[in-house]
Amino acid sequence: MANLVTHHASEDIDDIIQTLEQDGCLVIEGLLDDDEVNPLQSHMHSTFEKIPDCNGNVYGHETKRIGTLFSRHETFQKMAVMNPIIEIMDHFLLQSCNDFQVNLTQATSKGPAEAKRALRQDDLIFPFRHPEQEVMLTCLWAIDEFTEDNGAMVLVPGSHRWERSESVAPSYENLPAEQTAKAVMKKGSVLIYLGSIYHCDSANKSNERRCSAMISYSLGWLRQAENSYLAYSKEAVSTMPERLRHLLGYFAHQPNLGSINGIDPIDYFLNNKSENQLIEFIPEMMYKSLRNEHLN
Ligand SMILES: O=C(O)CCC(=O)C(=O)O
Repeated sequence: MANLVTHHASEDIDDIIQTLEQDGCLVIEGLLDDDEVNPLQSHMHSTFEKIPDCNGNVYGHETKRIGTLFSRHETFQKMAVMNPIIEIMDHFLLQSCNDFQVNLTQATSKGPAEAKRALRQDDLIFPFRHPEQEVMLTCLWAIDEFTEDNGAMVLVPGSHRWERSESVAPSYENLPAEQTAKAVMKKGSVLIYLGSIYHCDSANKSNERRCSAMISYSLGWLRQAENSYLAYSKEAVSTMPERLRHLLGYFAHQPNLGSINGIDPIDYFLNNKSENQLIEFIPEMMYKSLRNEHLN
């Protein structure tokens, strides 16, 4: 099996980023301590008791899923904004946008007998020819321990450096075992992988359900997988920390994406501002190309 590097949260951010550049995936442990993860674990297990299994080859047939995590437990709010997560997103996503956002929040409870699933790249949810830069990254938090047997994710470290192919994805069965790694990790750890990394779910061969929480991030000018403007009420958004509101997408991305009457969306939504003098905020670089077009 390939090596999936595990860093501790206390390690230097440059070393963590270097591993992600090299391998495209890693585990960070020590981000949540037992006092934080244990209440979250019991809350999610009881939440899932009322949720039906999904039905689909991608979602699974013995797996339960729920979204809107930031209104389900306050620890999810903390997880979304903590370092080194944000520093990692800064590094990978700010290469291609001015602001990034949360793409999806989804907790999963994988039941015994859930089958393994096909190898895939998460960033294919965005249907365009993919650039060299990453457009999304996923954080998969272990709410329960991920073991060899309970359906831990399988990744192909380094596959983000493979040439992108328009044809079908490689099949897991055809990959040599030494190219794949299983994300075995303690509860409270997080697996982080780039959107271009090939990965798949292994089968849950244990007798117990296993819970995880996914928080993924994407470029600020892309459509979000979870519609966060509808997911949370005005009251819920008003009590959220400013950084989290921003991550939900309450910002105008340069030059003017997502603005309303020239107003920042959070002022429109929470502060009852509805009209404004439209102040241009097109970046200097764009002015130059517009001017050049005019002169030619
Ligand atoms: O293994 C997990 O807990 C979640 C992974 C998953 O379901 C997914 O990638 O969609």
